[in-house]
Amino acid sequence: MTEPAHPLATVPQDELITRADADPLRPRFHFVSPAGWLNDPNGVSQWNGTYHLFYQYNPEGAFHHRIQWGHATSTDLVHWTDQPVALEPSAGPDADGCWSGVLVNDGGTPTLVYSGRVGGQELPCVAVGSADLLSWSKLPQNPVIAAPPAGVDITAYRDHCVWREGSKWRQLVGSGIRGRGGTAFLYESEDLRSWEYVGPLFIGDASQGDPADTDWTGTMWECVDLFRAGGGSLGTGPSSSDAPDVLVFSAWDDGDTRHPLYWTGRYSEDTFEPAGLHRLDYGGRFFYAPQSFVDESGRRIMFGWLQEGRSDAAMVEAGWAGVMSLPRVTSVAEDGTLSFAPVPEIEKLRRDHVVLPGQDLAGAPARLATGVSGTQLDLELEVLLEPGAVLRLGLLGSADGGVAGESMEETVIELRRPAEGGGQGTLRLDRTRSSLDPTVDVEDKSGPLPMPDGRVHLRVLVDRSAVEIFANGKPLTARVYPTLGGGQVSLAAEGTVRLHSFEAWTMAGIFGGARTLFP
Ligand code: DQQ
Repeated sequence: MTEPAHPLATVPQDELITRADADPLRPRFHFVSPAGWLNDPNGVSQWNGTYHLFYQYNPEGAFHHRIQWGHATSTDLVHWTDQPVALEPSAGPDADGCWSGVLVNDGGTPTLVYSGRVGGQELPCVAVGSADLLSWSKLPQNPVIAAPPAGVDITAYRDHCVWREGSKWRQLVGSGIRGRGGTAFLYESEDLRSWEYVGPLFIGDASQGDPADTDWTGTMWECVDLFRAGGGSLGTGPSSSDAPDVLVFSAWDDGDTRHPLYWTGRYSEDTFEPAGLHRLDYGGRFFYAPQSFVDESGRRIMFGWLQEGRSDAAMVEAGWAGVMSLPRVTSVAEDGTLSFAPVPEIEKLRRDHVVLPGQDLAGAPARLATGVSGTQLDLELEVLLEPGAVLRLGLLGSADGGVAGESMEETVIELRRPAEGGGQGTLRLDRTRSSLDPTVDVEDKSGPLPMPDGRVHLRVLVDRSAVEIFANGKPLTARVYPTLGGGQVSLAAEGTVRLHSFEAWTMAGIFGGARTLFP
């Protein structure tokens, strides 16, 4: 039986790829789906040397509906090859969608644990894969957990974190308890098929803080991801480095995808004792539903979904929506929080190296043209801000100049050190002039930035509408939609900023040949 076309499927399927490829705002060195809709990373893993990236996919058009698992593979975390869709809805518990989940190695058998959706409810399902991870069979006994825990009034129930502990499997399912807060329910199993409910691992408190706050924990936790930071396995006692356990979740509230957060603390037996709550990415919803894995070289690598900041109608018209972040190496900073950097493999895309001489930006003209320009760039700066100083790095500036030589469109990264000095400043992304399109999201994004003695290592990856910023390991990710197509990079300072180094590269694209919706 063929599904009736969705009302938003207004762009003919055979036009989606052409439209998507023609969009100047579509990233060229980030992973994007061939066309149509992409959201969460799923089943991120390395299997016999090959990296696997599954993702929430709707090839019918750029809207979230009847979600399948798209699949791409890579040998270098940079270039990706489209593979056949791994999971698609079929009659039964996932008739309305194969929602987010993970991949585990069950004694050599690749196994997916995901949320099957039917009739507005999600329940845990399992599929086993062929040795090459290209074909998947759903278990006939799906769903493997028949219902959420009895007697608990939940807000929602989906997404999975599954790990091996001793001779058993353990699983978390993201959820929320009405009137209390987000939670993750803990289960245990011998065989991934039959699960025993243990209890809530830990329950958040949605009454804490203002729901408008960037660290409000929400009424439901999506995409929970529990791991021991800095290496070591969960549940085997503190690692030698005493690195924290980390519970990552995406705070959700009544259909609203808010932002990714994480608790540091200690997972022991059946509970998680929190020590601190932290924002995972200062871009909030623009780095949503992250999922991580440990690769064969021992690195913890995280992917996230860069949501769109344009209207639903604009997405549908564009023929594509959603960007996968660059893979990020996740480590533990000296203060016990997480620190992020793009995997070094990305550097192989660097071309056309430009170096600016080290200089003091004190008394520099209000703006300093760098001579660097491009819409696909990798920028790396080492700077020192004296107390009270501000550095502004302008990106994607239009060339045609406006008042006082300023670009009419420009996206500005701001580093600020307070007048009293100290080691704590602010990282901000000012998108107020990023686009002449009045319909796109230009909300301010910012967060605290540790800057010992005013020193900041700033790395910026610009890929058309995707911007990923890493300042002293703190990430800020967002989307921008310039209309004038400029790529000017400028520098401006207030107070004294010492520019120790400034390097820039243009970045090559990763997709060569034609892609198809169903490889
Ligand atoms: N997206 C998925 C859910 C998850 C949400 C559905 C997070 O499984 O909770 O596509 O973006």
